[in-house]
Amino acid sequence: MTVFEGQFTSAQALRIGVVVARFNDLVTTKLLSGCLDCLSRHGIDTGADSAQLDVAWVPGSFEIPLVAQRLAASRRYQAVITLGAVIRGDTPHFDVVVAEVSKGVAAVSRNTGVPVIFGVLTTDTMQQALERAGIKSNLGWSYGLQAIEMGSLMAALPG
Ligand code: INI
Repeated sequence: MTVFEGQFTSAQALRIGVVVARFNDLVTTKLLSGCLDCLSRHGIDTGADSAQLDVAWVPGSFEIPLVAQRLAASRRYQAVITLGAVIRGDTPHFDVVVAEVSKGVAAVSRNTGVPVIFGVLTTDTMQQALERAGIKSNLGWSYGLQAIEMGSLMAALPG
């Protein structure tokens, strides 16, 4: 029997692509900084000249799947991380945006075979989003960790 698990100790071997939405950038810039902190502390070069990390900004979460698809299909990255914040507030099309980005990200991952981490917060209020982006904890850090785990797991699995 073989047990397959992702590792957190060989992240130096990974190239990561990040897609981040500008909409609600008060939240998404904090997610991004938590995410980069995690990647950096696991040995990934997050400097401006890094060959291990690329970041693509999109207008809003609705646009995330298209760009995640381009990055994943390039075969350049072992994992792609998506970061966004969809806040219900008074937005009537909250459900539309959430449905498109969640289904879109899942489809990209399945269609390309590249792990695509779903780092899109969906909350009722800005306060709740900020709590998850640094006021209490920063989920961006967890999304970085999940990318490292999935990138190494996929490399270890057969075929
Ligand atoms: N995009 C978000 O990322 N978060 C939101 O909360 C949001 N709201 O509320 O509307 C949002 N809308 C923009 C959308 O993602 C697209 O960028 C836009 O519709 C253009 O296609």
